[in-house]
Amino acid sequence: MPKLLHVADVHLDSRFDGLGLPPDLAAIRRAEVRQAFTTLMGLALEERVAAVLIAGDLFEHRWVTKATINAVREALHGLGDIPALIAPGNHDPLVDDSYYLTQDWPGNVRIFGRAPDGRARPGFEALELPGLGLTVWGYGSYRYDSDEDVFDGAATGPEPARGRKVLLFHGSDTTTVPEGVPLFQPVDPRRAARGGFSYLALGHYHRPRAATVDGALVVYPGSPEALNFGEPGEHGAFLVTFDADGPFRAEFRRTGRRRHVTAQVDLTGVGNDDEALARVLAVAQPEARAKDLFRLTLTGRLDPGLGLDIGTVKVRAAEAFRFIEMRDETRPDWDLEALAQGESARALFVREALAAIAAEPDRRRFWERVLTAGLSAFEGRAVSR
Ligand SMILES: [Mn+2]
Repeated sequence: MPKLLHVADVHLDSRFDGLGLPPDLAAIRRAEVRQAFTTLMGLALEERVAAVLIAGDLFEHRWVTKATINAVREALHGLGDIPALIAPGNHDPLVDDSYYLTQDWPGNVRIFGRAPDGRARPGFEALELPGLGLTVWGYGSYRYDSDEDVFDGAATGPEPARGRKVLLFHGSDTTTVPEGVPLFQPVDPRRAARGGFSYLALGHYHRPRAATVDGALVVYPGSPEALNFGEPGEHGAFLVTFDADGPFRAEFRRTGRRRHVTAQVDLTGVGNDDEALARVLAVAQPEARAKDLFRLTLTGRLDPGLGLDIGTVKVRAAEAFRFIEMRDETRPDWDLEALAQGESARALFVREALAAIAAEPDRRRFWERVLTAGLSAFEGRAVSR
């Protein structure tokens, strides 16, 4: 049965901004992203796919190096006579100095939106894959931002001579927009299905997803390597099989090496920092701690009389994880109602602090630290930071 390999959102040479990765780890992650792409091209050869579809954001135009582009061209050249069809996205749009336009690409590569004269020419193009009964309608983005409904024309445009229609496109499925993902070139899969498309090879959403909408297979492969904590779980690409009449079927293939894990750790009831550390370590097995990236929030109520230093817990945990980010949201387990009773200086202080929290709920964390520091001082104890 013929197969296609559907890849998207590789984001080669991403800076991994906003993650707070140390530069050495960011460099390692960039190398792993390059490796993921090479692995996928190897998979295409192994599986003898009929074509490779790359649905945008192959690289980050703002950061990508010539060396990386050369490696990509070589990997695509290595596909031999397997066609590689590329629909540029919003991170690798067809701007004037795009490598898609300024470089020569191997003969098996088709970049949608690049005219034969090497310039960008916006608009859908239909490419028939001979012998497969498929016509791929592709579109190359040429802007970093666009909420333009560019798809409409293809859904209603002239029919290809024969075969089934595949849409290769970088844009937002308007029926399932993930939180925090900017809307880009919206496409309604139901309208695409009505327009005769039986497989929507999309890119833009970074978590893998394959669904059937009104009889059409709608696939986002996601990023082959997770790029941030908004991309938990497994990452890879899809092999899509089809025959003359049957439906398109998507099979996920994992390439992601490191997962991004977000978790909460409740420290309620711990008696010392060894116990707190044990709870943090219990989040994952040692192999996962040495490899994956973790973002933990420490929660729960701590006995303020313990003098437990969360800073020490953080430092010790950092030794046990390749990358860990920890946010302390634990709260001291003071009996504030009792402490606020009476006319002592301490009771007055507690009432003032509680009033401040009520007046400034946004600054609760600050006022709770004030409370802890003040109450510790009333008890003559050192205050941990
Ligand atoms: Mn992307």
